[in-house]
Amino acid sequence: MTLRVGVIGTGAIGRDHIRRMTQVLKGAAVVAVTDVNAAQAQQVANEFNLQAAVYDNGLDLIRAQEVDAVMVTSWGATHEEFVLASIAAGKPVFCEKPLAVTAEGCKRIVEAEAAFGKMLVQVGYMRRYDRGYRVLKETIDSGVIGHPLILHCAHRNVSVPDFYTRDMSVVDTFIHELDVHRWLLDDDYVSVQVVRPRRSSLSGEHLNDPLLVYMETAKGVRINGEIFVNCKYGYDIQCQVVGETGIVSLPEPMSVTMRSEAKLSNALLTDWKDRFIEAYDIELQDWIDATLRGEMNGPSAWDGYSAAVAADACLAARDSGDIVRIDMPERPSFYRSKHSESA
Ligand code: NAD
Ligand code: NAI
Ligand code: ISE
Repeated sequence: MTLRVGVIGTGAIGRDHIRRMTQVLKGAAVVAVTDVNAAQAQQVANEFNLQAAVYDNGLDLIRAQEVDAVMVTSWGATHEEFVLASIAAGKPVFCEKPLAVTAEGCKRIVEAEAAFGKMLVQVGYMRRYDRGYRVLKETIDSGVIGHPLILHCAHRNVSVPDFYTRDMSVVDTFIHELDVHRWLLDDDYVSVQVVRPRRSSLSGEHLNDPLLVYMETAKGVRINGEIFVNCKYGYDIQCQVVGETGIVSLPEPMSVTMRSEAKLSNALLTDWKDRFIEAYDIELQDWIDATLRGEMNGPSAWDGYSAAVAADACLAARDSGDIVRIDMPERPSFYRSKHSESA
């Protein structure tokens, strides 16, 4: 059986997901595409030789007869509308992060999905499928370092485009950490404080870059996070968990050690597409396989909502300078099934 997928948004990640569904993965065919930039949608369809209709807009694509499942890879602010329309059409939908740009928007999605009565939404939090994060989680869960006490992390991008707004360092970038740490520690957040160090002169003046994010979890773990989206030197994702009897760190991506010109060096990656290439492949193959079985296996709309509640609190903390409480609503029974937390 083949899952017939319609893709909304053929930019950087939409194009890359089309590439993997067409050239790397099994079980899916891209049968429809759309983008507000219609010429680009047509160009991507041509590039991958797709037998696909190019639709004028996302809503028509979602309603199209030939589309079994929807992939939303357009700009974050458009996600809510397309995910709600997919639920209304009863179609499974893979939505790139963030699920919506506010917690209110995510809540509307969670309510619509619960009212529909079946889980249809998976959010693109691919780090849960990354081998490094998986080994980190297995090690913590084994108890070998005792209870986790402190988590140090950093999310560093070489640079960001001009359209990148001040809020995006939280809702578009650190949102990955907000999701993956809940999963890694099997915990939820209770408070956050955001501190602004000296601004890098190499960052846009409208940005607060870098930022330090201090969080506390319900189990009392303290998280010390750095967001630095114009770090210039590489794409660098760090995570280290300090436990009662030991410390575990996220493995570095594989890289040849070189001795040359009186230097010992390892090259760093610069692009998120390369850093998590294997995780995206595993994530989407899992989504295709589960969807064909009529299941939903990965990060759920509830996970998307939880990350967004924390993100809203981070923004309030950044602007006020205060320690802001994070009040996570209790998980409804609908999201407690075995498929809501499994990835
Ligand atoms: P992009 O700007 O390259 O692509 C977005 C595309 O969406 C553009 O082509 C744009 O024209 C199109 N678009 C915007 N509004 C649309 C609409 N209403 N209908 C149809 N198309 C529309 O951005 P990107 O880097 O590909 O990011 C897209 C999404 O993927 C974002 O939500 C981003 O957060 C997410 N993303 C996730 C990861 C990850 O690591 N999981 C990495 C990159 C991007
Ligand atoms: P992008 O800007 O390259 O692509 C977005 C595309 O969406 C553009 O082509 C744009 O024209 C199109 N678009 C915007 N509004 C649209 C609409 N209403 N209908 C149809 N198309 C529309 O952005 P990028 O980097 O591909 O990011 C897209 C999404 O993917 C974002 O939500 C981003 O957060 C997420 N993303 C996730 C990553 C991950 O690691 N999981 C990595 C990069 C992006
Ligand atoms: C982008 O959308 C991603 O998701 C990348 O993983 C992240 O590093 C980057 O900051 C985001 O803009």
